[in-house]
Amino acid sequence: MMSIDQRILQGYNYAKDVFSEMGIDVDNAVNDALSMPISMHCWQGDDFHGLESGEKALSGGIAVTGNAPGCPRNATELRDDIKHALTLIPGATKLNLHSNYAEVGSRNVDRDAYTVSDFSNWLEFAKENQLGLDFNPTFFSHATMMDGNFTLASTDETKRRFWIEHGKRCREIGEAFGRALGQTCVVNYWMADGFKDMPADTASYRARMAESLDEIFAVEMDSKYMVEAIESKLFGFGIESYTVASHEFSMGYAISRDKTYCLDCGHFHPTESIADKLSSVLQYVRKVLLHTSRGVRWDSDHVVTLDDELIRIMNELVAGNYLDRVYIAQDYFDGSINRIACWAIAMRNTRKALMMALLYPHDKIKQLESQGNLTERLAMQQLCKTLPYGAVWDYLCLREGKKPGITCIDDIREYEKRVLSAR
Ligand code: RNT
Ligand code: ZN
Repeated sequence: MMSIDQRILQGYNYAKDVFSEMGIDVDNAVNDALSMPISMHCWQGDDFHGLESGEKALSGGIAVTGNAPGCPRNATELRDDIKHALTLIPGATKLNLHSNYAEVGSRNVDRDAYTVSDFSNWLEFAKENQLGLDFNPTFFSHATMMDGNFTLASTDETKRRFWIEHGKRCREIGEAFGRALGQTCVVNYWMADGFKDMPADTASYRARMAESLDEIFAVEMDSKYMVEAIESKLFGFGIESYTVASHEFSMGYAISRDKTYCLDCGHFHPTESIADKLSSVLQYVRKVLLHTSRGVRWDSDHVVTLDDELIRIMNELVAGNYLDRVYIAQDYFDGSINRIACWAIAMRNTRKALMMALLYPHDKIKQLESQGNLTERLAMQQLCKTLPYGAVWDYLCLREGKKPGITCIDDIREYEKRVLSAR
């Protein structure tokens, strides 16, 4: 009987023959698939409770459901879980933090006054685990929002000023992360400002939002260490009728201010495809931030699966030669199943889809298309669905010392028994 490792190597050699017949260099594809950073979000780990003291209820346009056992109760447990997830995830990884994961201890500091020192444990953790950091201001789940979903577009000047200060602090923190780690930190601005019911005035909120953002971004910072992204959204919980930072608003803002535009897979009408937007948006903005997520009927933030949309997104990035113009980050929160498995499954799927795109004979199929040979284009596209990607993936995992195939679930089960169920 062959060992699993031998079997994987045998499969890899077979796959190499198949792909090289199509003109694909498999070793290069594996290297490229591993070196592209994918940013893993901390908030999948604890149902977005965060580490601030006081009210932990999630509010302001998003929600988590589920009550799987072992939800971390503090920063140490959350970091333990992240660390365990990382043992199952191959390739360059960043960690994406939200500002409500600040550890301020007993000090009375609010979000308008956070500094990088409130994240020093995270910074240490990132260094120890060779992770880059990304960052997000938290324009939701806060006492100022109890009487309506408004932050940067608020008509209440005191409130608006509070949130502007928060936005400024987050850039400063992001830049400090970037400098400390020698890696660009992407700071993503998503504001849930909007109305549940039909607005009378759509214009002044948007004008105030743009003004607030301009003020936040007024101080020049080094883009080597920090870049800002603006995330659009169609609607959210309690803001069904009107979202200030809609697609047109956010894309327009990003183009006119030379910012990164963030496309979240769940933030459009279910018949729209993010994949189809990439080559349009990238005509006009320098960089795109992707929030890989999965909407089921609506922006439900389900765990990323290896579905047609994900594969198409990665194909677009590779076919368009856009990998150096995109930041890939994860964004889902499922508390109904093992939270570490969510990370492992989704992070692996995202990198697997990228690997598949790097193994795809784009040039060949583009050539058929340009020759008007649409019959063979379709035949090739269909053939490519069942090429031996799995064999290459298992090899990639083996090379990285990460459990291949379904065996990573054994690990998660063991951790659940030993650590999670004891909480
Ligand atoms: C919400 C947005 C946003 C958040 C994170 C937590 O719909 O997708 O990206 O999920 O900031
Ligand atoms: Zn998002």
